[in-house]
Amino acid sequence: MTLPTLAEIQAEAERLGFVACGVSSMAPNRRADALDRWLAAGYGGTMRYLNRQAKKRKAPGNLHPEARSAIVVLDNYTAPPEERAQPGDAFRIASYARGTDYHLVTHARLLVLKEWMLARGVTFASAWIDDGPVPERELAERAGLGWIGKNTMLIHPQLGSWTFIGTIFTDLELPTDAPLVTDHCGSCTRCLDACPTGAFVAPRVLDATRCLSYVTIEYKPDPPPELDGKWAEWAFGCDICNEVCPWNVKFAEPTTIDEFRRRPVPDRRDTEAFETIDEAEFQRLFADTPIARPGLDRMRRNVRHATARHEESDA
Ligand code: B12
Ligand code: SF4
Ligand code: SF4
Repeated sequence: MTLPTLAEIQAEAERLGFVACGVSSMAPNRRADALDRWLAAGYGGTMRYLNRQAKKRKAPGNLHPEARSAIVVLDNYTAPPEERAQPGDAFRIASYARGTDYHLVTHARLLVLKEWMLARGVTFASAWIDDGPVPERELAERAGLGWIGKNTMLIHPQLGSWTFIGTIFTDLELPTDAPLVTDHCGSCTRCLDACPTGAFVAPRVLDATRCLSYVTIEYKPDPPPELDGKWAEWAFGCDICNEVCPWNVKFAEPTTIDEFRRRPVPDRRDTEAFETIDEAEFQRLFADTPIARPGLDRMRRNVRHATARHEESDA
């Protein structure tokens, strides 16, 4: 059996709806020191799994010693204008969470790509998306799919940064792409200036403990009081440092993946949207969405914080 070529893999990835596909080598992470410094500074907060995974993140070869290449794909979730925040919204949900969870949607199509490769004689293929010790942005940059912007996002020069990153490690020897080395951020600082909580310690260094995405999704205790009044209506995740980026404003095109389309629930105009449902209803409505991760109690908490400014200014 003739093994698939890179061009054939890229054609299959495109057929499956991925908007970009490149190949990274298995060389150690060029930014291992930056990861160590970030963890030592405590910027990962309670996400202790990042410390446990550090060894593999720093050297992806440790994850799959049999792998020779990492195929990296981008999945576009850009919202069309009618699916973005609307006048009258009381709280906001990050764009990536407006439909079905990408851990299901993107992963399912990654598995199809993996099975397609195995059916063509590839002997090892392992698919990952945000569910393991994979330095995804680093690998995507090395695969020529973009540069890491000052907001720490992987930004594709023709697609912007509203993308998920998926990886298939394989024992196929594939020609690796040249990393995108140009820093297209130039003198721009829009993301750093727009962050409502001042979470960027420096360009490309995010103190996650100050990031609304972390506080609303990952952080279980009571939110830090120093962030009071800075939630900027975000009840789940935060999109500000992506929304202001000129590469998204100019180039991002709405997704063609139906599962990412915005659902009518929760009603973002209704500050009681999570107060009036019970756990069973929450599961029925959100079990297959990213909102399931914090759960009902924390979504109630988040909406209270996100809307607190409204209530204060209404008083
Ligand atoms: C932990 C995590 C978070 C944390 C911490 C984010 C962060 N910036 O570190 C929190 C909860 C805050 C978060 C938020 C979000 N996340 Co998140 N997250 C992750 C996760 C699981 C690990 C990231 C990580 O290791 N962070 C630690 C830092 C140190 O590592 P890093 O971000 O990879 O940074 C590398 C480079 O920045 C580089 N670097 C460091 N310094 C320097 C200096 C220079 C000069 C250069 C060039 C590079 C460089 O070295 C680092 C180590 O390799 C990844 C999935 C994964 N497995 O990688 C998703 C991931 C990064 N998240 C993603 C998304 C979509 C988001 C949100 C947009 C969701 C939202 N709307 O709320 C926000 C964006 C906030 C932001 N600006 O980052 C996507 C990003 C896709 C993309 N196109 O970039 C990922 C890749 C998941 C996926 N598979 O699609 N996230
Ligand atoms: S996601 Fe929001 S809070 Fe987090 S760094 Fe970006 S702008 Fe700041
Ligand atoms: S907003 Fe400007 S500085 Fe920030 S990531 Fe985009 S181009 Fe880079």
